[in-house]
Amino acid sequence: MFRKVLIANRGEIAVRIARACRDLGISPIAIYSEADRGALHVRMADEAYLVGAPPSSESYLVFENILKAAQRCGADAIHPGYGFLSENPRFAEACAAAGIPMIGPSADSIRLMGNKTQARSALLQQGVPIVPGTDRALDSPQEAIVEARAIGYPVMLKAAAGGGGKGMRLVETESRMAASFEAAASEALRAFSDPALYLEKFVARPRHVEIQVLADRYGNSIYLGERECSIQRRHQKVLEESPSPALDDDLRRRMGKAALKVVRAANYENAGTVEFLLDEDKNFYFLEMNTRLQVEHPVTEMVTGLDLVREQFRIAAGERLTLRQRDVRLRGWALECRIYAEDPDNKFFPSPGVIQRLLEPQGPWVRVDSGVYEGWEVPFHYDPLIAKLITFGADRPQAIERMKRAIGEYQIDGIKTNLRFFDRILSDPEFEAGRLSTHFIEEFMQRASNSTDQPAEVPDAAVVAAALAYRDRSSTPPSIVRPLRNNRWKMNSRPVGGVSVKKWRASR
Ligand code: MV4
Repeated sequence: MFRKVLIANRGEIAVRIARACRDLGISPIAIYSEADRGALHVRMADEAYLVGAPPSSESYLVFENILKAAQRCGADAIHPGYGFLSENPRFAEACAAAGIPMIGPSADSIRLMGNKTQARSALLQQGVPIVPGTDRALDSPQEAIVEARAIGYPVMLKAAAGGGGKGMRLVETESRMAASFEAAASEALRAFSDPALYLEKFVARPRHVEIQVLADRYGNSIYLGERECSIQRRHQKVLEESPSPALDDDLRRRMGKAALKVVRAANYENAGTVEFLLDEDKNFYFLEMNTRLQVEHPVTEMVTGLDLVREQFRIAAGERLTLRQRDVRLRGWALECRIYAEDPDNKFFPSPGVIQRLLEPQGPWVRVDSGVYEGWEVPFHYDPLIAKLITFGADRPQAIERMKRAIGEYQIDGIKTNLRFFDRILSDPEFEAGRLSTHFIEEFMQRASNSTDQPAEVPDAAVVAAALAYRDRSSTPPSIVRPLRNNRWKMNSRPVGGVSVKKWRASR
């Protein structure tokens, strides 16, 4: 096993990886930018190296600085986490050339899956179901029109070098093709330095269901069930769960086997995720493969009992998979809420700042993967994900109940977060029924704005007056006027600990 691993990331995932290192007796080494000197992931490491200025293009993305840190500390591997350099084949090659392997698949596997048209044609040959479309780049809008006639409208134009929704256009009629083609190509050029586009048949109201896989270098591979990730906002996942309410054992087995065909086609090693679109008739189609550890990996850990980061280290160290497919047992239900430092009342704009107060939920079957602590300033330079809240239950209703409890306990003051937003999702009848699609958030917001309900919170005048007085007398933000839960206005005057505002003032 490795002795020392450099974690080329920050925030909650760097903390998560450091924990797996401790469990395996590996010394975790951090890197940090000037904005992250006091970050939690730095505190949790045995050593930490400054790699540059706050913008990630000047720190967390600079090969040379990261490799220099790895060499200086004598690391024998680099874990890239997710985002940043995790799916950069040139970084994987640079690590290998420096003799410090990047934990993950080979540069060739990353490159194949990063090119959507190449991946599609490789998988078509293996018999993996892919969305009907073209398996090479289109040369012109005219060619797109010819191909789209064969596929049938509506179609989607997608960037060959893309993923995650950039450079993607829905084209409903032939008259729109030329304009959409130019727009998508220029967006792709800007985002990926490659304007190449291809076409797919449009799948209406799909679910996003992804299969977690593990593969060792000896050709053994297993799938670890699925994650339902349909609840997204602007291609950013918000809430994930495992299993998916849409799957049964038969569909799970068929999707799992398709995912393992992808593994073989890519000669894939380490942990990976095969994304599928699942249509309303339960047909599934390969979408893309993520060649990294994913944000939402904990829900799979909860239902399988595995530590995926530990498995990543073992595979990278040349060990064999110890589980066979028949040893994989899925048990219970897990949910994950992504806690973002953003303001749901102001178009979900990022809300960086100092965390004035933090109380994380605890108790039975609750897991918090957090990258922050009370008193720390969330920098504005990075992704606003500050923590993930995961709950487990014997079944879906129990996991939901525990999530409601945990959300109710969570206190984050000083910055805006999307915490309260989850209360409403978790009580939504469509969510409760498991009727999900990639349009869920959009339709949910529509339902909320149509509803004739009273405003959720109308504090009375005395509470407002007390809050204003309180604010003027202390550095504590007027967070106490926010109910602990919606519609629990009687909690308003009670700060944590149950001390009333009046008593608190009297004791000063
Ligand atoms: C699609 C699709 C419908 N039909 N492809 C969005 C992100 C990118 N990874 C693929 N995406 C989609 N591709 C076809 N042929 C609908 C989406 C899509 C989507 C997919 C997964 C999760 C959320 C989504 C939100 C909007 C659109």
